[in-house]
Amino acid sequence: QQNRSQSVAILGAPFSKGQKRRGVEHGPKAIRDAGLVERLSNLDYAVHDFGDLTFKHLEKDEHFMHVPFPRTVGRANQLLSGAVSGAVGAGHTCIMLGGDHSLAIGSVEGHAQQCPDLCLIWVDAHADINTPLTSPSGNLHGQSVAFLLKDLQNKMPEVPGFSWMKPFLSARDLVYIGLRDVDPGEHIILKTLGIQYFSMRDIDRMGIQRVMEVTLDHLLARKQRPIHLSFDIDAFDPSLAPATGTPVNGGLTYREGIYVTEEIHNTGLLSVMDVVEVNPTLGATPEAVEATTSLAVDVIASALGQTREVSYFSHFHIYLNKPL
Ligand code: 4U7
Ligand code: MN
Ligand code: MN
Ligand code: MN
Repeated sequence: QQNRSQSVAILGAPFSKGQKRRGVEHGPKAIRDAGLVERLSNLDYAVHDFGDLTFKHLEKDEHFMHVPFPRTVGRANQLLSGAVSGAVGAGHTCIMLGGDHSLAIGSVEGHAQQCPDLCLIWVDAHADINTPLTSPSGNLHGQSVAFLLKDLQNKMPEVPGFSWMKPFLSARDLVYIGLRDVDPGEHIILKTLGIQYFSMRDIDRMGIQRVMEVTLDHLLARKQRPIHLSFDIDAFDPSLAPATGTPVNGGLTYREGIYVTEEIHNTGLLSVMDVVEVNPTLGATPEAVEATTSLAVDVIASALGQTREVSYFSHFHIYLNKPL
């Protein structure tokens, strides 16, 4: 739990063109304002806040089929990929603050440049595995996984803006947790590729403890490898995380969500974590926004070793020689 020699890089990605609602680009600032750096410093990490990336909106960026802003999204992800690759290459555990979930394309790609054998845990109400042909909305934040998977290569058209990358991930290296709003085309893809997923119904049936056991066994039993955790805040129930663009009822409880990140921390293999889809302009009240951003800080702290058993205090050793 405690190690000054462990360093965390925070990378802000204020980007929203992977979907149609503005405001999610304010996620990084809102999560920082909820006290992220202080919480991680208290866990005794050396925290390197790399600040926010600067994304350009491309002037000429026509729709591709019904997909909006393909070149803008492609370019943003290319930039993010380089930044994540650099942070991981420098030895940091990397926390990427979104922004919308299309950013996972660049985040996972950049991570894979350093760690080609990574595995991916996608915590989300949605599967984000539409192709431009199956997508009901056209929005790229609902298609991120389709860009990553080798197994979908022959189902993916060439989307302008994405020629800098090739799909690299195998379907067996991915597990979903929290699904409850899967489009028909996505369901066919999940079933055809045999992707391991745990819907909210599966969590009701099995319990979150068994779900995490099977998840980690599926990904790590053959060999230990770096974990990429892509955490969409809409995986949580909207009563806990109301400030998000595509809320779906019946989500993870606070305890289930924290259990997921605790178990991932306990593997010792977390390498990059995305926290996306926090939209501070969408809460009905300031309290609703604050609940969402402080929840985001809680899941990050928990993924990095904050426990529910004892709160960590970095100077406790000073008291250890003294009588109680
Ligand atoms: B998110 C959707 F149709 N599936 O493709 C789509 F329901 O990153 C939603 O998980 C995608 O928040 C949600 O547009 C993307 C829709
Ligand atoms: Mn630890
Ligand atoms: Mn998502
Ligand atoms: Mn989602």
